[in-house]
Amino acid sequence: MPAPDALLDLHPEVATAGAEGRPVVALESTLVSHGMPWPQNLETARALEDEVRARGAVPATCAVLDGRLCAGLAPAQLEALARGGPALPKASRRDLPLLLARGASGATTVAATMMIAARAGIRVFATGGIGGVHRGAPASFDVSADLLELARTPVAVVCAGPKAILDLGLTLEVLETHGVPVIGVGTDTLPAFWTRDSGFPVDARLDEPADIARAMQAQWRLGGGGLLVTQPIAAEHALPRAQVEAAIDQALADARAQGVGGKALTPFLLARIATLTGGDSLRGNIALVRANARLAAAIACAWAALPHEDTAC
Ligand code: PSU
Ligand code: MN
Repeated sequence: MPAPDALLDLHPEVATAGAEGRPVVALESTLVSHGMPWPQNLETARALEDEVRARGAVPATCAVLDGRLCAGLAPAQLEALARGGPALPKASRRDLPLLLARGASGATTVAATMMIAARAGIRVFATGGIGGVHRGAPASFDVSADLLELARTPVAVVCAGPKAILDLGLTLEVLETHGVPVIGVGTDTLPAFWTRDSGFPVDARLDEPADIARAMQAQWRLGGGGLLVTQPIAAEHALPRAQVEAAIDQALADARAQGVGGKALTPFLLARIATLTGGDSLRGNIALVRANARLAAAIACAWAALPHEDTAC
């Protein structure tokens, strides 16, 4: 574990697990506040923690609360995040200094959660889908800070691929540029969030958590940043590709018509797609993120079981 950190509040259970070298999994909070509606968001946030515990790891949901970086939340804090919903600031890397300086609270994106996890000594993090290069980015320049965080911060992010609202080909190009290995679990191709296969190859297929843990160790011994571990949504929860693409096209057109952009775009698209699919996309999202929490716990257990010859890795 790193030295005590003046900016960070570690939940006691997370601190003890870290000090004893036991497995810990970081979870994000924008998914809870902005990614899902009440009350499914609270149910899902609790279910993710339960999935991690059931597989022998300690969950650490991350957020900014009253100007403090937090890794691991009390039940009342988790509920407040879920109830706050989109009224809370969505906090990515650039937002953290401003929230800290004001003593304010925010729900952390993949990027900001990676920052907190790394400070807390947590190496494995589960989410639904990362942000990436938006469609139309060559004109809008909308490239998620999640990708640049993966470039620099040594955490393995377990997801169901970049969200399908994005340009997946360009997202893979940026990940390659920044040296982020993209691993498939049970797949040779990149999953596309609500569907199992984007058609783009992953860099390696590693089905065993121990093999993923060894890739993490090698990445960090090389001085590298993050790794992206992708797992397809289970077949019984996957949506038909045509339904997903039609809903995405409609949601993107609605965003353009209403002038929605910047940090509001991803939450707008997810909510609009949930409406357009009659809730199917939300049910799929919940199923895939729960599966990712289970996989992340297995990877965290494999990571904890590896011989760590030096303190860094
Ligand atoms: N995954 C989900 N739902 C979400 C998100 C991810 O299943 O709501 C959030 C994550 O917090 C991710 C953010 O970091 O969307 C990306 O937002 P942007 O494109 O503005 O960087
Ligand atoms: Mn953006």
